[in-house]
Amino acid sequence: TAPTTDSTEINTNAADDKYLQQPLVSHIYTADPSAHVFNGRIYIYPSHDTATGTPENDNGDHFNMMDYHILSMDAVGGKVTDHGVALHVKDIPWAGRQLWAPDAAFANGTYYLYFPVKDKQDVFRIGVATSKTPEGPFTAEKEPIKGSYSIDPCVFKDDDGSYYMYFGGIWGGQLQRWNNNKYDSAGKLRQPDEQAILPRVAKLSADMKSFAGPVKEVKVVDSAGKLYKEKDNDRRFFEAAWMHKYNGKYYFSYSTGDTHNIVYAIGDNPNGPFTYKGVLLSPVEGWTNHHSIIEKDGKWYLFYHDIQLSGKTHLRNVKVTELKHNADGTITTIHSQR
Ligand code: FUB
Repeated sequence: TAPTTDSTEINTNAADDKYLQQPLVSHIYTADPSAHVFNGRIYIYPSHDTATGTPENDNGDHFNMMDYHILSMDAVGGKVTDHGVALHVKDIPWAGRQLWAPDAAFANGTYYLYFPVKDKQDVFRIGVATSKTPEGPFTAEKEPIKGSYSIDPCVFKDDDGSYYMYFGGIWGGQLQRWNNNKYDSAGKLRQPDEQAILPRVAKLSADMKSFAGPVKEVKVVDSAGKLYKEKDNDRRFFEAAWMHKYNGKYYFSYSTGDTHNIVYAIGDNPNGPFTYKGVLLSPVEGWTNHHSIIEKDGKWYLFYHDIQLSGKTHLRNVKVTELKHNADGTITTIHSQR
C-alpha cells in the first residue's frame, strides 16, 4: 500500500525516520516488545520467537518459545545490543512450555522480569525472576505468582510508587477458563451477545513477587459507560495490555477481538474504568499485534512487531516508531507500513 499523506497520521515512511520502520534486530526473531527506560537507556523485553517445528494450531502451540533475550539501545535509532540469554525455560522450576510475552520493572534495587509460561499441567501462569542488572541474567522464583493466570503481564509504576500488573489473553492465552479467579478447564469463549471477557489487574506487593490484593476485572466502556459485548470485535479486549500515563490520565491499550487493532481507552485511576477512545496502531502484517509505549527525552515511542523478515506469523521482528499525543489527549493513529 502507498504511504499515507494524511497529515494527522504518522507516516513511518517519512524520509527523516526511515530507521523507524526497520526491524530493530535481524539475527534473531523477536516479538511482543515491552520497552522501559532504565538508567537513561532503553531496554526492550521481547519474546524470542523460534522455529521449533511445532505444528501450527488454534491454541498457538507453534509459539513455542524457550528463552528471552533482552535488547538495549542508548536512543531510538541508535545501535541495538542483544544481551544474550537472560532466562531459559529449563531454569524455571515450575515451567512446562511456551515462554510468551514478558515485561519488566525496577524496584528495591532489583530488576524484575515477569513472564507467562504454561506450568507442567499446561495452564498458563505468570512467573517472576530477578536480577541486579536490567539485562539479566535473571533467576526465577520457585513458584509462579500466587493467584496469577493467563498471559501478557504489563507492570506499571504509578507516580505514588505503587505497581500494578495488567494481564490476560483470550483463546490460546486461556483467559476464558477463568471466572471469579477460579479455573475451569472447560471454560468457553463467549457468545456474540454476551458481555466480552475483561482483562485483569492486580496491585503488586512491596516485594514485587506477589499480589497485594485480589485480581480484579478491568472495565473498558464505551462513551455511554457500557461494557462491550463479545461481538464488538473492533473494541473489546483480546490480549497485549499496556498502561502508560500522560498528562495525569491513565491510558490502557490492548489488541482487540479478532481484528487485532491496538486500541486505547482513558481513565482517571489505574483500576479503571477506561473509556474507549480509538485505534493507535492498525493491524500489522502477521496474525498478532502487541506493543508498548514509553517516553524518552521528551518524545513518545511505540514499540511493536510484524513479520517483515520471515513472512511467518510466529517468527516476528520488533520495531519502533514515534507516537503522538494530540492536544485534546487523543493519540494519532499509526498505520504500519513497509
Ligand atoms: O508471543 C505469544 C503471544 O502472541 C503473546 O503472548 C500475544 O500477545 C501475542 O503477541
